[in-house]
Order: sequence, then C-alpha cells, then structure tokens
Amino acid sequence: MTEKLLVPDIGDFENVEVIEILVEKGQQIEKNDPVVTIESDKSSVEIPSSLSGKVESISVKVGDKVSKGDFLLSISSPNPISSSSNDVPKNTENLIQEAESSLKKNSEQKITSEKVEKEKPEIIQVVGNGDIDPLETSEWLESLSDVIQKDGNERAHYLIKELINKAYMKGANIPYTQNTPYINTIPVSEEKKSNGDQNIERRIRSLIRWNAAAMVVRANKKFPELGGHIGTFASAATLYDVGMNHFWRAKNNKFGGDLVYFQGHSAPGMYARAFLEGRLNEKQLDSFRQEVNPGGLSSYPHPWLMPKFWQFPTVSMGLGPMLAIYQARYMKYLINRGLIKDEGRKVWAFLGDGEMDEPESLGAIGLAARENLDNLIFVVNCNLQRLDGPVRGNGKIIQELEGIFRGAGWNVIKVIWGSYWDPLLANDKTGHLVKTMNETVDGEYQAMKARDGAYVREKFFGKYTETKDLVSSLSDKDIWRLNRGGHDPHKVFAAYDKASKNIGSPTVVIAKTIKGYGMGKSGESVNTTHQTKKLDIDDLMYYRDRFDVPLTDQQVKNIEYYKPDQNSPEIKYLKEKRIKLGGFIPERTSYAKPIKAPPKDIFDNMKESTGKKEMSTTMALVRMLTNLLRDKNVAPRMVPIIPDEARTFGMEGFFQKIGIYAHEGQKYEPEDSAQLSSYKEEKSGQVLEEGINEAGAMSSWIAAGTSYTNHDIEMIPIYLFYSMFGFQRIGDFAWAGADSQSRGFLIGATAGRTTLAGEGLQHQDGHSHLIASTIPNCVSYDPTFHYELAVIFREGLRRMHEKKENVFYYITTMNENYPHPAIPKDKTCEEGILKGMYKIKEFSKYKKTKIQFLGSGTILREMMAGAEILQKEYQIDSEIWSVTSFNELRRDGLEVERYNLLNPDKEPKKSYVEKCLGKTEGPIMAASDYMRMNSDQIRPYVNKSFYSLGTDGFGRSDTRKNLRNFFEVDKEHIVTYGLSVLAKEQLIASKYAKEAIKKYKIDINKPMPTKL
Ligand SMILES: Cc1ncc(C[n+]2csc(CCOP(=O)(O)OP(=O)(O)O)c2C)c(N)n1
Ligand SMILES: [Mg+2]
Repeated sequence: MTEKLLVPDIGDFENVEVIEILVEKGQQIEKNDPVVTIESDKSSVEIPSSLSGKVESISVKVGDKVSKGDFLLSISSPNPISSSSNDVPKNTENLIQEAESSLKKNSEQKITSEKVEKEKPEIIQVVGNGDIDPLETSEWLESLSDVIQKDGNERAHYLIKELINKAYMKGANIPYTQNTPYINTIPVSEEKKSNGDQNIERRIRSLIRWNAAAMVVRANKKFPELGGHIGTFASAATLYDVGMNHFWRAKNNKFGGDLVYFQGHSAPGMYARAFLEGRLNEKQLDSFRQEVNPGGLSSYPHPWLMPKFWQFPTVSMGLGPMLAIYQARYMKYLINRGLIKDEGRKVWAFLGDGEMDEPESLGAIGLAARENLDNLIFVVNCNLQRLDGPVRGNGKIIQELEGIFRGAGWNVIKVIWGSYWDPLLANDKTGHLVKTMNETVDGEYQAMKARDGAYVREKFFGKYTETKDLVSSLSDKDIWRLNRGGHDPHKVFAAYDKASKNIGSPTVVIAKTIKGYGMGKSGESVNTTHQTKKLDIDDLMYYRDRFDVPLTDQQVKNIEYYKPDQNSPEIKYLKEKRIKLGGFIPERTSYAKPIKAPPKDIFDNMKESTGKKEMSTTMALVRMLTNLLRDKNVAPRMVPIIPDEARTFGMEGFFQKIGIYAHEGQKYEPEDSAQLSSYKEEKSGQVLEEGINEAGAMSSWIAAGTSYTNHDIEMIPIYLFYSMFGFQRIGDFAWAGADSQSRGFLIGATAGRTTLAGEGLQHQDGHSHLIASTIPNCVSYDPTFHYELAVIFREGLRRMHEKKENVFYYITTMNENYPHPAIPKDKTCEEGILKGMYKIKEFSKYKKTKIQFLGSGTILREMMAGAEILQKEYQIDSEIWSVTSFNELRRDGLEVERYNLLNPDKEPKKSYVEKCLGKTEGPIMAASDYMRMNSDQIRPYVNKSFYSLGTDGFGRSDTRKNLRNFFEVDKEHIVTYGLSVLAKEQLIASKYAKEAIKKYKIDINKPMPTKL
C-alpha cells in the first residue's frame, strides 16, 4: 500500500525552504529516519518519516518552499502505521485517571470536613510558652518511645508527620523548623563500626600531619615568600584519612573510580600521604610551591602543572562544589545514555565552611536534589574559621548549613561531637547539655578551643547547675579531651558509611573540627591560624609530642620528614588499604580512545556559495552540527549544552532529534507534542538544557570536556551561549576548564558589539576575544563566512578529539544574515583560515594607490563594501584580508619575535603576519566588531603604518546601521578613514577625505564613543 508523507506541524513557520533531500527513490527507510531538511530564516530541522517502507516518489526538490500538509514523498509500506493522533498516549491516560481520582477524593474530603466544621465545638485556646501539662506531655512522649521501641524510627517519623499534617489542617500555625538539635545526626546505637586498626591509623595520620606541616615550614624557611597552609589540613586530616583508608575507590581496569574534589589549600596533606605511599620523594616535597623547574609540587590542585596527579582544580573558592555537582550529574547522564556502566561510583567534594559563603557553593544544590544525585557526597569541614576570623561568630554555621541543605532536599549528616561526649549526652537527663550546646555560638566554641579545660568548664558547663554537675567528676584535662566529631575516626567512619549507602538524594556530611588542630598556641583555633606557615622550634616540639611523632629533638630542629621503613607495619597497612581500594588517589590517567574526525565531505556543502540565500554564522553552525549528527563516530559523542537559548540560536530541532536529557524521562505530554520540534525530554536525551544558568552550563562543559580522563571516554562538549554572558560571566570557570585540560567548543553566539542590534548595553559583546586571549590553551576565532567556520571546526575536532591536544576552542558566531561565498580556490586558503588570516579579495584596477584592509567577523563585510566604493569612486586599489583570529596571529608573532631576539646571530624568522603583509603595498587598516585592542594585537609585527577601527565604548540598542555608524565601523567610515589614512601617508590629497566627511555627514566634533 502506498502512503503519502506530508509536512508535519512546523510551528509558526510557513513557506520554509527545503535545503536537503536525505533519501533516494527506491530506498528502504525506517520510521523516524530523516527524509528532508527544511530551513526557515532562523533554524534548520530534519523531517523524520512517520512510516517505514520503500520510497516510491519524491515530490519536492532542494529550493522548494513547503508548509504544513504539503506532500513530500510517497512510501510503499506493507503495514501502514495507523495514525494514532487521536489515541491518548498511555502516560497521559494514567495522568488523567490519577487527576480524576484525586479530584474525587478531594471532593469527598471536602464534604466530610464541611460536616465536621458544622459540628465543631468552641475551643478554648491554651496559651503559654512553658509546659502547662507535664503529665499529658509525658504520656505523649512515652507513646512515642513505645512506637520507636516496637516499630522503629521510620514509623515514629511517619506518625509525627501525620500529626503535623493533621494539626496544620486544623489551623495550627506550625513554624517551619529546618534544624535538628546541635548533636550528631547518627545516634550511637546506629553507628557502623570501622574494621580498621585504630592505633595504626592514628600513627599513620600523625606522620601525614607532621610531614605536611614540615613541608610547608621547610619551604618557607628557605624562601619566606612561598607561603602555604598548615591549619586547614590539620583540621581535616581525619576527614581525609578515613576516606583514604576505607572509602575512596581508585580507577583501575575493573572499576571507573570514585572522584574526589580536594579542598584546595589542604593540598599539603595529599602530598604528605603520597610521600608515605612512595609516590613522591623528599626532593619533591622540598620543591613544594616551586614549580618552575620540573618536578615541583603545585601550591594547590592544578592538573595543568601536575597532569598525572591532580584531577580537579578547586582552590578558587566555590568552583569545587559546583563542579562536583555537575560532575555527579554528568556521570548519571553518561550512564543513562548507555555510554558507561553504572558501577555505583561516587563523587566526593571537600569544602571549607568559609567557602560555603560563595554563591556558587550553594547555587546548584537544588539541582543536585532535584536530580536525585545519590552518587554525590559533600563533606563540609566546619572548623568555624575562615581567613580573617570566625565564619559565623554570632551564630552557628553547622545549623545554618543544615537548614539550607535540608530545605533543598539533601540528606544531612551532622558530625559534631566525638565519642568522649557520648556518656555525657547519655546522662543528660534534664536536656541541659543539649540546651547549652544549642545556645552556644561559634565565636564561643572557637574561643574555648583557643584556651583550656578550666575555661571550658567555666564558660560552657558553668552555664547551668545541671551541666556543671554533669562534669563534676571530670578533671580539666578530661574536659579538654572532649573531642569534636570531625577529629573522631569512629564518628567520621559512621557518617561516611551512611552517606555512601544513601539512596535517592545527595548527602552532605557537616563535620565540626578545630582549625589548626594540634598546633597549640601557635595556631590552634586562633584567628590567625589560616596564614600560619612558620612554626618555631617550640611549636614544632609541641606538634611532635601532641601526635607522638618518633623524631628526636635534633631531628625536629632540622625539621626532618619522617617516613617509616617500607616493611614497617604503618607503610604496609597504608598500602594494603589502598590496594584493596584499587590504587592511589588522586591520580590522573586517560585510556580514552580518540574519535576519528569526520570526513571532509561532511563539511563540503559549507564550502559552496549559498547564492542569494542569506544566513547567519550561528545558523551555519547549527546546520553543521545537524550534519555532524549523521556521522556515526562523532554523533553519539556530541554533548550540546545550552542555557535556555536553543530557540535564540535556532536549535530547537535538536529537541526531537536527540532529546533533552531528563533523568526521569518525560512525565507529561508537552504542550507542543504535535509539532516537529516538540520539547522532548527523555532519560537518554543528549542535549543538556541547563536553564538560565551559565555557571552550571560551564560546569557541565568541563565535566564533558574532561570525560576522557574521569570516565575514559572522549566526548565533544559544545556549549552555545550569548557571547556577552560567556567569559566575563564564567571567567573563573573558564580558567578551571583550561587548568583541567578540558577539550571542547565554546560558541559565543550573537557576538560583536553591533551585530546584536536591539538588545543594548548589557548584551553587546565587544571584548570576549580579548578575555579568551588571556587563557593560554584557548584557541579563538571570529569567522565571517560559513566555509571558515567549517574549516575551523573540523580542525578543532581533529586537534582535540583525534589528536588529543589539550586545547579548547572559542568561536564567535553572529546573528546577522547575509549570503556566504564559496571558499576561495587558492590552496593556501585553509591554512590561512587556521593561522588567522588569508587574502579574500583584491581590487587592482588602477594600480596607483593601494591600501590593505584587515577585517574580522561581520565588519569584514563592511570593509569589502568600503573597498568597492574606494575602487569605484576614488580609483583606489586594495587588498582585503579576512582575519579569522587576531589572537592566533599575535601568538605566532610573539613566538617569532622571541626567537629572533634570542638568536641575534641567525637569520630572522618571519611572523605569519609579516609573511602575509610584508611585501604588500600601502598602509594597513584593521577593524572588527570588538575593541580596537583586538586588532591592535598585531601592530608590533607589521612594519608599515597601521590604523585600527573598533567598537570601544558602551553598547546601546539601535539598528545595526546606526550602531555601526556610531562606533565608526560602517562602510562609510571605512571609506572616509581610508581616504584620511592615505592622505596622512601622503599618497593622496587630503581633500578627498574632507569631501567624504561631508558626503557621509560625519560629525568631526562628536566625542569618542567611549565617552558617550
Ligand atoms: C574565590 C576565592 N576567594 C578568596 C580566596 C582566598 N582564600 C583562600 S582560603 C580562604 C579561607 C578559607 O576558609 P574556609 O573555606 O573556611 O577553609 P578552611 O581553611 O577554614 O578549611 C580564602 C579567603 C580563594 N582561594 N578563592
Ligand atoms: Mg573554615
């Protein structure tokens, strides 16, 4: 039976052009195979077949305009698929049924509650803050205890919830409590015990503590300017050690490995452990913070400088937490797309309590809960201090964080008190100890640990008679020994165990510690701890004694490292533990296979002229990506990332074609389900639609761009954003991406100060290329024509994903529509595009006066138009160069210049700019849609007069024409300034420029645009 395939609902568009026919007559096709590509002035989209069968005839050809319902193909199909548009999808049917039954329930409830209302006797409200009926209270509490005893915590929780609901429905105003008491979340009875040898673990931990501190002190003794931190790791040593000995599984050939984000300035502790593990030697420890010569150790986790060690850059506060959340999310994305196995891997992130004040630290915790990231564990080291002083002197950071995380839907585990407190808490029959704990603020807690046991007795336990009595049999020394949860390996183990087993939500372990733990008077719990990097001999002796480090006084005076023999029980234990957990952490490796760059012919259609058809480079890019989705190697590896701008960039066709990633699939029928570009969310969706969240989108880009090392699978992230909301918005993340050697594409769309006409000041980017140029491994381009884009993109794929070069690409695309010519025949053109410039046009009719024009982006077109006017009206010849990257040209120039200066006796090399322009005639004029600084970058490499035009100043909304006039980069200004330059060079008379000024109504008294 022959069936007709018609154009489906394509939304608001009509008369849309067919740009590709993807099937042939006689071809067997399957349902959903794309048959034609259509393109409006904003986007291109493939039409899939709704039938399977043989193509009998094709009724459209390239260039035809089609609308909804037009006939495309006829297909002979043995089993025509009945149109199911009238059938209600199963999911929808269920939803309707659910909704109907809940409506019914509600109305029933309403009837009964109305009845009750009528019979309601008047209630005399009993008010009072205290307990007005202790007998009644104790009956309720006893009932609750019985329930806990008989049916357990869960049942008790359920009943309380029901009671609260009931009270709420009866009008009781129950204040929202986001906090639990200031005690540990896990009761002693539920603590899972570690099977580790606690004595040996303490000895190992003490050695790590010592060596970490010794490394910092030695470096600063040698060079006091080097700096470093002792206090942070001192507070976190137990938190790390328990993880290293018992929880964090390394990557090996059987398992993908857990991913651990270490707190940046706790790095000395990681080096000290690696030293005991035999991964680093003394010489390397002695090169802490001396990275210029090979082998030095980075101040902080920097994968760029220690590419086999560090995995994640974290030291810029706030980046770690956000990157970790998106890493965990990305891990689930890879699993749900079937690209990696679900092995129960975890992402752990270690954070400072001061760091939690960064907006980025908390900014994505909602996403983590929403996406049920139970593969994510935050550990917040609450040592109550940051750099200058207490994090919350007048409050309690632990309680504050608990509230925030609980509110967001996280599983919160507080580890506040160590085991020595357990008997006291068990004996706190009156509740006064917990009351005191709740009432004491962090400023007091900090001060107490900077004093002694007597002070704690007086200030803390002395508050109430009940608490005073509780510790009456304890000595001041005993009181001093009452430890904090984060320093107690038992408590930490129990917390990590529970966190690792939690299902359905992310976990945060909030651990209370002491900053500078063990540093004594020199740095324990004092406001200056953070910056303590020198310890005098007395402090070192104290530190040695405090942790029983087996060093003689003389060895302490020499600040020697301590490493037990290879066969010592400590080293054997430490190594055994790591072997059991699969290897060492941190370690950076990659076993990812390269992706073969697609054949040139995928890009061929972009090398032909578009004729009269106009399109923007953004649209050309989207067309190209659509083509790439047909390449079997590249397609599955592409990770399109968009912060709620798909429709701006004409990418909505991707929704149906490859789906939007949603871990829950799609629980609703989308409003536009009948349309071709319907909003399709699915579990295996490929597009990361991040919502309005550039920092999150960039974090996803970094996760995907480092997939080759963290998941051993090479992926191609392509993040498209409004270029103004790119580097300047997420600049710090861009550096983190560079540091972690992310590979992928950043696309600054709607770029340029004047190409984005109506949007105004805060949208118009005239400097992103300059910011891009500051990142050494960022390769950036500002192409004008579609073939340039194709050449650049293909080379990017080859360099990054086939040859595994650790660079990333920043490409700007515009939203200005214009026709695109075919690639010039000149064989060196492609090389020029990649190097940064090539000659695109020449006017040489008169052979009298000549000028060189260098342009990039859309301003190149203004130059071409200006040059034509100069030729026609002023008989001036010119050569026009398309500059695809001033940044790349400058890099080449710098390198060549340096070579020549270092080799004064050798024949000088020529920069690429010089090679292009050295022998040309006439002065040079360069322009772009960016600040003049952009083109000025190549001034030093040009031995001719050089003038630049650009868009310096605040953007503003107006028409493109008016904007270009305002910033003086339109063809009229190019002609006028061109004539003026030639006059200044005494190649023509000045009257021509004066005439042009008059002709084009240029106001010579108008102030510089930077002043307006
Ligand atoms: C974005 C950023 N701002 C400032 C700093 C400088 N800095 C480094 S550590 C630190 C204090 C950190 O306190 P906290 O997070 O509580 O960590 P702790 O050392 O107490 O564990 C500051 C301000 C930084 N590294 N990053
Ligand atoms: Mg802190």
